[in-house]
Amino acid sequence: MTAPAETLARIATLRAEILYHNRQYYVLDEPQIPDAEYDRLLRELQDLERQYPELVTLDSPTQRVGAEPLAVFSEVEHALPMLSLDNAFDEGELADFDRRVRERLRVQEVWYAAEPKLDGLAVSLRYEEGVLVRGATRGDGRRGEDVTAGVRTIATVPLRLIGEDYPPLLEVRGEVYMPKAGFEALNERARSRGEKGFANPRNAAAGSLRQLDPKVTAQRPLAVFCYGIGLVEGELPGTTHDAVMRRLTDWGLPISPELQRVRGLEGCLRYYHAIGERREGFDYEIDGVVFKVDRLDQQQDLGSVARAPRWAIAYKFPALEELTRLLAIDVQVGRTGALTPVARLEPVTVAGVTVTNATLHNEDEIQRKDLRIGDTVIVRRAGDVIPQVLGVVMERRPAEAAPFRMPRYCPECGSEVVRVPGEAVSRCSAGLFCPAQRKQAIKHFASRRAMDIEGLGDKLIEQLVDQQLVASPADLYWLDAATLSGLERMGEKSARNLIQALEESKQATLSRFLYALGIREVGEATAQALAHHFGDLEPLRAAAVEELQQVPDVGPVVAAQVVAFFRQPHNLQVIEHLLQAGIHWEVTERVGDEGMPLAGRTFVLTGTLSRPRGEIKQRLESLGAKVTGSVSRKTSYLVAGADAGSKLGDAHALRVPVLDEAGLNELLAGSATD
Ligand code: 9MJ
Repeated sequence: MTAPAETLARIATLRAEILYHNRQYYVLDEPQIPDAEYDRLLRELQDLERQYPELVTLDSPTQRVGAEPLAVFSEVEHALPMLSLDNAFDEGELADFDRRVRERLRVQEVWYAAEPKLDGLAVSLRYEEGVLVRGATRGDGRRGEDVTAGVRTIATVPLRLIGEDYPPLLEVRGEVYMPKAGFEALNERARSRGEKGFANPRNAAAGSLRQLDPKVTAQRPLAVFCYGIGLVEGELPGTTHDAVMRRLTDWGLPISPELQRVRGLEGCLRYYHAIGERREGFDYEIDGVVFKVDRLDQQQDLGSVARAPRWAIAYKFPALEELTRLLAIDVQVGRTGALTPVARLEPVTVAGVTVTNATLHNEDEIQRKDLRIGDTVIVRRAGDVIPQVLGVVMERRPAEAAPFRMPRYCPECGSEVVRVPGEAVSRCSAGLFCPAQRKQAIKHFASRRAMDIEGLGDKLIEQLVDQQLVASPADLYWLDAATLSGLERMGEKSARNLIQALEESKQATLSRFLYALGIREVGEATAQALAHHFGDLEPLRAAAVEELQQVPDVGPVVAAQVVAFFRQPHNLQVIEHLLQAGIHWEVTERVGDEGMPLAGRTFVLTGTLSRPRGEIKQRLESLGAKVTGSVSRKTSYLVAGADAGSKLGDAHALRVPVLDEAGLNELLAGSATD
């Protein structure tokens, strides 16, 4: 099917528009249209190309993804070798470089082109008649791997050069890298799937580009900065490195925005320190700066030795990774009770800072990395983030290296540690009691949707806990106005108001109270469901996992947390104190529970019965009833055997229904569930 002229025109327009917006977005960082509109253009082009496959060209913007996976990478011979760089590690070495350059050139002073040194993967991009035909890795400098399908997926790599005056053959060299944010996100996803992730952005970039399946590469946030040219047919696009680089941008090729000409050694040093200051602010990782003799004729005169040009040098920053020994693994308890293992390290200087601790995230992470106490580990410090342990140097593992186990009891308060199946985090189950969690627990308790204690703000809670006036939510109810008004920013009036607010909060509902306790996984909705189902605190406290799971929306995770919470004596004690303080709610009937027909009913047994009282009590409780010792208004039935005494009188006085044993049996028969 031949395409009508208007379709051909539309395809051309779409490609031009998409290319334009690609450049605006990726190269110039100035998007002109919303993403949705861009996607619409791309989809329209894709549809047309599907209709007319013969019109698909290698440089169509639709061709970034979609290539089939490769079995192996084929080898590519570089027309001009891809050189690497000599390194300088201090000012002296940089000064030596500058001196050698000047002596060879017999000049007093040299201008250099300076730019940050990206830590990624070097590639060569070959453009024929402006169309990207091949991408290759450096390999050994002479032969690399053909990664054309992969580089085509990189958004900032133009598939076709823009403008007209590019050379008919142009090989561009550059560094493929992964921006820090993309790297973090990629690793976060890997970790959530239980995978190890990449040790650093460099490995991530290399691992992503060297993927046989370009669809995988396409999903990785890769980018590229061009830093040089290889083989060029036709005229060189400039007489200095700086000018050539600027020409590349005219054709749509991205270069470092930090590229700058600097004068002599002094200019180099200034640049080095300025970039060093800003190192952590770049959204990509750099490991130094590169200085290149700017004039191309001078580069020519200087030539190359072995694998590196004489006209360029990389002045490296202090390394971000060092080796040290893992002395111990301690466990810290966070504000939400999460237990975080922390590596105690033999002090080591990483990029100018002494590192003695590093976070290890969680138990699984330690297992994945197979860290053992006594190991020699690779430590990395980048930016403001807490230092990380990247991995172990296995060859240096001592025989006595000991594996780590998460403690079974909280190191802060000794309560049970719970790790919910399917979750990576272990937590202290104490909640209200654990000092590490105390302030957080009290803030939650007082919050508007919980007990709603007006005037009890975060700052005040912090003061109360710090001054040891309050250790649990229950202690709040024993505060007096005199103590309160002695606190910072508390006048007499606000103290009185707070006492009043505390008083008012005692009139609670069961669901608010449950929510306020801060049981893990029990949010407002779950608290309401539990309150509705159980009607009162006591049956909930006594409920087993199986019963809890009968409550709508309560699954094994929530049920396990509820049971663990009520198993902690500290929690029960705090609850007891809260109730003593006068917190109360209206008890409702237990519902939604076919197995408990007598739920919410209270029985009192008296007189001589034909069976032992204990047996009857057990039977009643198995049906959900409560059995108490004395008759009150709340008693549902008095069961009276022979010779019943004063309780019978009480029942009559309070109009509590009285059952004899036959009546009881009838009731039990009607309620029988077995
Ligand atoms: C990097 N990695 O950023 C060179 N590089 O030049 C820069 N690498 C290089 N230049 C010649 N900016 C060989 C390697």
